[in-house]
Amino acid sequence: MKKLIIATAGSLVLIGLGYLIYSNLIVQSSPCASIFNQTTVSLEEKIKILREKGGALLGRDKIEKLSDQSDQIAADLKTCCILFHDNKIAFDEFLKCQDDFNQYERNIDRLAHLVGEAQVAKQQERYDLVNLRLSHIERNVRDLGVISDQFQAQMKSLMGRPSQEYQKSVRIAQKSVIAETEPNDSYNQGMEISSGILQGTLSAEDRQDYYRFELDPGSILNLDFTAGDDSQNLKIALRNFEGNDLWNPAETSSGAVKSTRILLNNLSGGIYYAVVYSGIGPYKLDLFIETQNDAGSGTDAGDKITKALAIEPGSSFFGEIGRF
Ligand SMILES: [Ca+2]
Ligand SMILES: [Ca+2]
Repeated sequence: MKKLIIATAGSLVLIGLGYLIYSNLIVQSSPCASIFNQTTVSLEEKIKILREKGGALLGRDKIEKLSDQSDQIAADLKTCCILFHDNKIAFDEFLKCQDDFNQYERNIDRLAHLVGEAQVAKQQERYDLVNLRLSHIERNVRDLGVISDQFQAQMKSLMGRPSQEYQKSVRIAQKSVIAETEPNDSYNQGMEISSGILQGTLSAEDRQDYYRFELDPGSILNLDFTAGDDSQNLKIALRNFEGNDLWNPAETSSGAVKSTRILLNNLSGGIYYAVVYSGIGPYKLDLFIETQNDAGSGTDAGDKITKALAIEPGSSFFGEIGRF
């Protein structure tokens, strides 16, 4: 399926390039290599025309710089394609790469057109017009530089962050199973927890279990609460430091799961509580904290929970709240 999407998207690029007749078989066998070969050939062709038509106008240095730049952007597009093919970036991100590439190509075409116009004006000895065209050419070359820089910065950020697959493996690696520690019957007694699976129980004598954890600004909290098979009417709530409910689903029946995902903005963060406060029987709390600002590390989430309690007075603990 993914190959087909790349092939289809690749075909669109190729249509943009004017390569309407193209072997579908080749595209499907190695889509990224095919896109790379075709975009490289197409850009080289355009640079060659520029060199022949506008070498004198643009100067050799500028032509060589453009040549290097277009090699780079074709290579970046191939990398983007491979990242998508390997499930490391989303389809939207792959499309964005293609849009940027197409924009670059259109600007190269425009540059060739402007160079041609400048040559004509020169032959006609209309020097005012030559100067006007040259200023347009200058601007166009600058635009190409900007597009190329943006593309490279985008690639850098796509390659720098942990891939979806990598995040999954981190998630699995962090799943240690621990048991609750009593007493944990109030905010003050709240058991400190971090990413992982926790097992606890409410009974006739033990009516409440409090858990405490710390979230960094910009992090994402994923919480799954699973009621044991012989549990009854268990209730869980997620509360902020001030004790306000951020999430409070209906009673969880035996064997059922309640899930939430909370995205904190860059100003939120601090101490939060998961509280199991009603019902009876065993349960499982599966907490996974993603550090979305920690691109590249991905493994920091668990460790940071154990850091000393550090809250600035007056800071807000509200975040954007979202559910699956
Ligand atoms: Ca308990
Ligand atoms: Ca308890």
